[in-house]
Amino acid sequence: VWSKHQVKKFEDNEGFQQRFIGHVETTLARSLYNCDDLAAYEATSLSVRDNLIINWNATQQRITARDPKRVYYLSLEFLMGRALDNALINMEVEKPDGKGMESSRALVSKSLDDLGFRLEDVLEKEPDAALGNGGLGRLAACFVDSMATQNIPAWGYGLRYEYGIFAQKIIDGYQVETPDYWLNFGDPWEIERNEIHVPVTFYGYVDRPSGDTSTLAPSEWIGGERVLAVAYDFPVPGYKTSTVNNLRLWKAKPTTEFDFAKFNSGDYKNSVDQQQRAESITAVLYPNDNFNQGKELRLKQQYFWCAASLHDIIRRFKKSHKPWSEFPEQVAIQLNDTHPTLAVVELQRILVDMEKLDWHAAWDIVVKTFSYTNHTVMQEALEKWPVGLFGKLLPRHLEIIYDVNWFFLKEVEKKFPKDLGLLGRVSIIEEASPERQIRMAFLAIVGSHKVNGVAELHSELIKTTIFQDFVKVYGEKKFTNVTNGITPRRWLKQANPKLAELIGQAIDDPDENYLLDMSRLTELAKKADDPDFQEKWDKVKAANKVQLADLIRDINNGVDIIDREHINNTLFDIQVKRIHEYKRQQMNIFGVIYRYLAIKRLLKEGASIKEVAKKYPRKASIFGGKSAPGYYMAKLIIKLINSVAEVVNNDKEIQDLLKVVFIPDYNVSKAEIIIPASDLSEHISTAGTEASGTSNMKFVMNGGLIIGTVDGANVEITREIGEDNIFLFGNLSENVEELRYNHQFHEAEMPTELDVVLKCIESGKFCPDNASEFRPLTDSIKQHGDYYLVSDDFESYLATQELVDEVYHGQRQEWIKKSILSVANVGFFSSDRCIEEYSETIWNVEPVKPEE
Ligand code: 26Y
Repeated sequence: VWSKHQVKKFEDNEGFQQRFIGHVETTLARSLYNCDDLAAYEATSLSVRDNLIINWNATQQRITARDPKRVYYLSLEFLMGRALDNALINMEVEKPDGKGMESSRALVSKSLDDLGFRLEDVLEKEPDAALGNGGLGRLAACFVDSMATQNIPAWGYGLRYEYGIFAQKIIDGYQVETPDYWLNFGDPWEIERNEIHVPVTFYGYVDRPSGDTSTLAPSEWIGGERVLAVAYDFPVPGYKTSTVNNLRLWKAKPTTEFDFAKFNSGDYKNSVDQQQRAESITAVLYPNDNFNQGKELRLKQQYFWCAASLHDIIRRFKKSHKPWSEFPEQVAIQLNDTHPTLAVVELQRILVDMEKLDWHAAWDIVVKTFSYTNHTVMQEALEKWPVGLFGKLLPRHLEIIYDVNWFFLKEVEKKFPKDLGLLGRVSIIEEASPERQIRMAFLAIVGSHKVNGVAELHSELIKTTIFQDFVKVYGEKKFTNVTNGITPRRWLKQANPKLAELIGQAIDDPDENYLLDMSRLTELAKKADDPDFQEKWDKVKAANKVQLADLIRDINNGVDIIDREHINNTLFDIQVKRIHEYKRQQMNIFGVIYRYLAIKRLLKEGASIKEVAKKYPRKASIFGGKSAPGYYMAKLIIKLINSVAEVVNNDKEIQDLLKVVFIPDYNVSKAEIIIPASDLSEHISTAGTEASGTSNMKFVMNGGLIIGTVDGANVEITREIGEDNIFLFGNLSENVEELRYNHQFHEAEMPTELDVVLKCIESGKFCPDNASEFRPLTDSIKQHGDYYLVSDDFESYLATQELVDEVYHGQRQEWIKKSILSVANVGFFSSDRCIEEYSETIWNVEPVKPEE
């Protein structure tokens, strides 16, 4: 009887339109006649969501029935971007001829057309879900996509920030931050689950009811402040599968409990205020990328999220009535950096204090459950918490950390009896002044069975630098590598549909199944020398460059910066990523200044513009990226880029040979336009500082070539695509320490090229009103030890850029061949491969496939 009443998915034009109109008229309470693009976006999303929810339910039921081991990916950041286009691509409907399935995108596009809407315009109405800073957050988003695609029973857990990463405006060349209130119109993709709410406690004190004084005995934490975590679920559809996984984000709400003590004392206002403060926990994403600030509210966010997520995970585990010893066979929890490390402590607390397990039995379960991914070796990004602040907020957790440390150090002492230095170095508690600090990375290592870096070089580096002593203690096997990857669905199919289609034709896979097995791209290599194919390939790139030129024109109030006539003859040289000194956007803009001055000098010496163009052919230098609001140097770099753009773009004498563009508010949806349009992209971090990088993979997947240092995943990209197809330069990571040392103790030795550039900046050429504006940037190189080694790499950077020009302008066919061969060999960097590696070597989980 019930099956008759089952909700049905829409399967054809008519079915979609019925749903769409239904949502317009009832859910949105509008009529089709006053339905604008925004309402059309909402109604389309709700219609598509209906289908996803049906598959979501089926997926969850299947998993509950089979009860396999599940993966939980804990990340404070999920940089999802837009959901609608991705859902349309991933979700399948039956083909009109009834022979098999196809993506629902064409169907929905056609249906919307009939109703008088253009899908492109409707898609544009969706705000980005920008709940992340950069690489780490986007990696989490790619991973949930791949886990769903591979039918891995996996949930993501994070926070539902009211404000995502700020929107960046550029005013007079300076970054200005404005709040990203992304939920303004409500979010059709979220499912509010008011019935799933978890109380979370802070502050208070610890009691031991048994009278036992040992902190190892079950204890009771009598909390002070209490808030509720309410679940919001976001469906995560896989590609060419009916699996729909879940991303659960928590929102903080006041408890309905009322503080009667305060109320009765007449302090009604205060008691309401305190409740309102609850919501501030999930109000805003911290906008720091790779920089630790140690704010109390951030620690509160972390505990709030870990406590709610673990509670949820344990509730689900308990449904299967298995003994606690089997918890690690049922649950794998991945820590995305140290941000969720409190979950380790919380699980130990639950097992010991609430479930009354023996300390050591509990700890054994904890370690088998968790694994930790490190994303950086830079000291300033490593999380540490002062014990004072920590103990006030989480008194019982502090006790547990001390005990974990005590047993750990005892183990170390047994292995290395006389090494007092070692004990101090590996202690989870750092004896620092003015105060002791908890080293979260060390806690994460001790509390996990596996620790991984995110690219081979990085994984080697963590073993020889920050975690060296832990390799001594635990041996090599605990430390492993899983090189990052990206989802080819979003970063090839969605961002670059023309290239995806051309590839499908070329390798005889019109249904684009290669997006599930990117090793099949190697078949493209056969076509690398085929002039017809090269021409088609080049045409796709040219069309994508036109789209980017359109975006740049719109940013510039409708005025073109890049000469339309010469787009396919202008090298698009792009660096888009968070602004950070270690990523060296300053070196890039110095290179631009050098080029500008060189062009000017040749002209002055009487060369014709044609002659100049031989040496310095057309180039557009394109930048984008946000700076942390409090990062002074990064903000100054943004200002310098904009100031240089102002001078260069308005210099009539150089006749469009060089253009400089800063694209404001770089985000996921802008990346989807920018990345497919690149000829060359820059990944030029000081060797040893960029753990992996993931945009490098995205650019290569879209047929762009790379100029880069021997750093992060650039190393493996080189190995996969071949060293002829990448422009590497600069010093190697093994020499960085010595080079830095030299800078500290010797007079700065400036290469003449750099000297010319720095002097020009210091002359006030780019800031006539305030000639010393950029002094901190030039001083950091000349006076303060050039920590990021710009002076050491500048000459080889310039030389390599000259080589780039020669190949792009002088041997275009060679260039295109390199581009094709790169894409042919980029398959390794699919995040599907990452998820396979995590599943096999760290999580020990298997797919749960939907029945065919
Ligand atoms: C301490 C806290 C404020 C903090 C917040 C955000 C620390 C770090 C971060 C973000 C780090 C991050 O995005 N790291 C990047 O991770 C990518 C994915 O693994 C790498 O590709 C990239 O090299 C690394 O910088």
